Amino acid sequence: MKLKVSFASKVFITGALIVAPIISLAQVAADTAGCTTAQFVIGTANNRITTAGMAFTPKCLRVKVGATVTIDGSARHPLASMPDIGGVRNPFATGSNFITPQTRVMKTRGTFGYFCDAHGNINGSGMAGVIVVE
Ligand SMILES: [Cu+2]
Repeated sequence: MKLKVSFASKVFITGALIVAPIISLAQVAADTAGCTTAQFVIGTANNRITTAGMAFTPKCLRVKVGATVTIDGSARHPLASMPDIGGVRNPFATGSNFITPQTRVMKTRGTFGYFCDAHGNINGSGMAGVIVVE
């Protein structure tokens, strides 16, 4: 006897396989601003994260150790950092709520979250972003 699996079931099963890891990733990734693997932009040696409307662009950035990153903090979008992860110091942590663009050399591997103090949250919702240094 041949087992028949309907098209709808196949779509449901495939969808569940794709969606479930994304949901679990979002749940454990408060510090990563909800960035999924596919959303990450691969950076260069020098990177600039700008504010466009109520969002940082690119929101999800992946760079190599030694890359330079500038985030456009401003009076309209005060830049604040998320807590350190795994004891690795967030390069944007010192004196948070920057109202001028901040440039850092990313010297250590890690995941470094940041957010706009006016339109985002420390938990990564709203106007927030993350830099993964690898
Ligand atoms: Cu803002």
